[in-house]
Amino acid sequence: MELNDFLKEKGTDEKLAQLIMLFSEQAGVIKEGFLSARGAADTKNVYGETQMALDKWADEVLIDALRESRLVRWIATEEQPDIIEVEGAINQFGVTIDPLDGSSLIDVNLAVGTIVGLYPGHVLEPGNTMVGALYILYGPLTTLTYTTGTGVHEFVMGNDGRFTLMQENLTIPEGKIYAPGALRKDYLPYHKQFIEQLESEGYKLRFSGSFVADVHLILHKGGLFTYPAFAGKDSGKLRLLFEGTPMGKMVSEAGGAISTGRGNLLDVKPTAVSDRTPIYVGGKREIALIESIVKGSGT
Ligand code: P6P
Repeated sequence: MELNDFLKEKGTDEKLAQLIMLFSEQAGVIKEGFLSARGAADTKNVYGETQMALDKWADEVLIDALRESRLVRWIATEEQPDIIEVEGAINQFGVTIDPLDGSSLIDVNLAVGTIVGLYPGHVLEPGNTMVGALYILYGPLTTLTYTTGTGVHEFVMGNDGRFTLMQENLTIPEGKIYAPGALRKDYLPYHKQFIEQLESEGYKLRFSGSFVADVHLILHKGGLFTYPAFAGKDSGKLRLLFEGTPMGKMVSEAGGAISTGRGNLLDVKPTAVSDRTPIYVGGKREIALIESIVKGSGT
């Protein structure tokens, strides 16, 4: 079944369905850039990170499409310093976008992706207010995974650029995989204890450097992804709005959970689009373990 028909069959809000379709239609456009716009641009984003030419390409493609559609009022992206308000918006939706997460891996042909958070209004609200989330993963296959609160569903792009259903009502299984970001030498004591606990239980390490690809793996195989707070960085590295809340919404809807280590990340109210956050995302067992270790550590 094609994405558009599936959205209708699920009784998805029509405006939300139109928005999801709009993102699906950009996948092919963004992929076309992979062959031409590789390598680093001569600019940095607001986080001081070198922007890859493709980051900027994907950002422009998505912002232009959203502006032209007028389907959203607020646009925040990892590549833009400020929130964009769309003139003449016909809906009140807000979107948070990491246009090309893991983009530095394109030149070594690893999977990267577009991450999108869908909000009913302005985006500086907790993730638990979201009306949905989606991500497009550019790997051996190009897939689109979305949720609007009634299950997590995965589609695969055909040669014609259209997405057809691959898996309905995806749920996170139990699995012994962990994807540990940050340097071991910088681990804080509670995090070191957590990682050593997983390793003592035989968890296998899988870490590609692409958050969206690594969380996709955890979503399908079980286990946990973490990019924690670490020495000198109490908020860790990853972005609350562009990585944490969208993928946290997705994994939570699939029966998993996401935490800052101290509590549900989806309860956190952002202070700015540039907020960073420690992230633990995956199976409920692993999330309960880190939260109990943090609680017991008194930090
Ligand atoms: P490190 C990619 O730059 C990213 O934002 C995430 O996709 C990924 O999980 C993380 O950074 C990798 O960070 O410090 O291991 O290079």
